[in-house]
Amino acid sequence: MSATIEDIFRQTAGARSGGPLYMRLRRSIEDAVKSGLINPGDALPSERDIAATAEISRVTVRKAVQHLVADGILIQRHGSGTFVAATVRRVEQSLSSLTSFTEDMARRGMILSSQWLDRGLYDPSNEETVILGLGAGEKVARVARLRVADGNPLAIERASIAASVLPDPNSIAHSLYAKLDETGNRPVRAIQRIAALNLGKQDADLLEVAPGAASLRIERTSYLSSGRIVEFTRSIYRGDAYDFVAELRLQN
Ligand code: 16G
Repeated sequence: MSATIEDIFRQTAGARSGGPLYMRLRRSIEDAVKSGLINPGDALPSERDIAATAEISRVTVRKAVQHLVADGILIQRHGSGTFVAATVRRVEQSLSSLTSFTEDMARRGMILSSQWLDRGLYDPSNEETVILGLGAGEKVARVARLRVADGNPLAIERASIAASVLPDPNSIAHSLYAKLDETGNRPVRAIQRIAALNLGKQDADLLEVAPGAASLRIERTSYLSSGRIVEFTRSIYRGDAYDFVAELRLQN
């Protein structure tokens, strides 16, 4: 009969050598993940159950789990427990065409879903007023989503659009660009700025990675053919999921 995760916990406690107990438990859990005994998405038994099976204190279990979360091997979801982190398929994203997230995922045959973080009309910040060239008293539509592909959260996107262009942000079904297209306001050109960012706890929790994990902060400013800025979006993309690819040519 093959070993179970409980057997692994028992053996961890039984072994009398190999460094501090929490380190041994950490190694055992890591080995159980690597060998496929527990798989991405599987729930880890509760801290209490692990402590009872391994006959060690809950403090020791907590310490081992905290290290594995920091390593990105486990993730903790508030209220539902600790899970083996999902390994995401890296995707290559071209930097030469102006596509939407929905189109990019559809092209790869990935199943897309979005979790709304915010959408509504607001009084604009000074930055939004200047960038979007808003008139006096004009509101801004804010659209913030967690973008999920094949069940894995890949990016957090926070878009600002003039209310005169997007008067009802609640009318977006799936795609912002499809909505803008309906009124002839789909952007035709964009400037994108990409920088490195270590994730804070809140964004890391949303993206289901460890706090401090590497990510890409992307700002997209998109233009209509008239030259007017139609969209200003700040996004945070998971660093372990994306390769941005640009083609370079010799200038002559
Ligand atoms: C892309 C854009 C984002 C745009 C979104 C529209 C980047 C970094 N960002 O994700 O600026 O708002 O597509 O996607 O590429 P949608 O039409 O699926 O809502």
